[in-house]
Amino acid sequence: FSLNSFFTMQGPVLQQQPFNTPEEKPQFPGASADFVERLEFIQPNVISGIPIYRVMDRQGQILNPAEDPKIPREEVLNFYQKMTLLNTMDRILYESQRQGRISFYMTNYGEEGTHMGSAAALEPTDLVFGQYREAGVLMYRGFPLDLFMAQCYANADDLGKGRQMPVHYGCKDLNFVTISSPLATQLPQAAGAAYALKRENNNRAVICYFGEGAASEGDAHAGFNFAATLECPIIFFCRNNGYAISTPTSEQYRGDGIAARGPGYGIMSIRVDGNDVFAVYNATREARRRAVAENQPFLIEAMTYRIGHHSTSDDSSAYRSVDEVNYWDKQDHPISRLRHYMVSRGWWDEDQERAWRKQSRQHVMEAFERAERRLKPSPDNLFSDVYDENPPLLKKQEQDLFQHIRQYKEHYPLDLYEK
Ligand SMILES: Cc1ncc(C[n+]2csc(CCOP(=O)(O)OP(=O)(O)O)c2C)c(N)n1
Ligand SMILES: [Mg+2]
Repeated sequence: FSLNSFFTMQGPVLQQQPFNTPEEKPQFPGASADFVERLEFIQPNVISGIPIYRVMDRQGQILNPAEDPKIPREEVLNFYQKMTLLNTMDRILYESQRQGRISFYMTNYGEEGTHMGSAAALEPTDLVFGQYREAGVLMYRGFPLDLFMAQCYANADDLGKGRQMPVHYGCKDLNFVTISSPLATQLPQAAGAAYALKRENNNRAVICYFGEGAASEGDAHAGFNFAATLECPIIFFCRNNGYAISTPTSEQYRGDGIAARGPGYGIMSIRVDGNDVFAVYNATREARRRAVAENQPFLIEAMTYRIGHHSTSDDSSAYRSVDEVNYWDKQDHPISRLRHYMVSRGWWDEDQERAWRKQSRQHVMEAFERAERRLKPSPDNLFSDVYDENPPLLKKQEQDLFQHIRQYKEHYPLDLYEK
């Protein structure tokens, strides 16, 4: 079981011997191995750890020129601007929740490299299934600030008609499936979607994001195994950010992370430095190319760190040290790494940084103010879109609700809602 086999091996294809063979060969239909006469358990860590692929060091220097994706200046600036814009949007919306203006929020701090690197490596027609901490992927695809804000404010412009908690974005036009919080439900759904795309044979792939915590759910197993056995063009993209709310990875699993599980399913797998946007880009691009060309799933485990609290319902100082968080914030951050790279090429300087920070903050603030002023969706939306024709019970509830609102109208600011 060599290290190389992790990256080069096809899923092991089971081959049965002809039934008339005279040799003492195993005939079991479920394995392709030989007999041995020595009792030996397989060590779980046959190798000292799956290595972490990277392109840049922490100072933004390209390590091996052959691995440099040579992304043009414009596009690198685009990565950087989207990563920092996401950061700014997170800061404003996090604060707005603290001030009681929205009900909930989740930041993406520290994971911006995994978002932009993977999103840039896909085709716009590829279908995205997210978990909830991949706002940057949607931003890269062109989802405007106004629609992010509309969703978080549940205003009348929200594509989800104000029916979901904040950060549960979805956009049909951008091939981004609506987020749902029950962990790992997206994995079997994504495998099924990839199977459908394969049958349509139209050169599309699925990418399915999930946290290392979600990978412990039973649905993750179902998703991996369906994708492998049905030979689906899908990229399983795990963001291993060290925590599932307060549970550190050291208490989540005993194996070598998530990438180590891939070979068990016969899935081509790799571990990358998620704070190196070029490494994420290279891995996703190659996985995407091969997933479609060969109809097979890929697993990418991107190592990163969740710098923010899990959500606005969490205070992470209860379970991790300030020093730990500071290390990732100050010394191994995907944004500063990319900035080092840009500065060393002469593509970016202090003045540009200052001007961009100011301009992006202004864009975010303007969108924020527009979203806050906008009317809420009509309460009629509470009763539509589930049934073709509403059943009697629902019709009765609708009448009761509006009767109640008319009767106690001083308590219901209907002028803030669309008619
Ligand atoms: C089935 C299910 N169980 C529990 C939860 C509560 N929950 C929400 S997020 C979360 C942690 C997930 O961690 P991970 O997958 O690593 O993603 P991260 O938040 O680190 O990005 C938990 C336990 C849930 N949403 N769904
Ligand atoms: Mg996690």
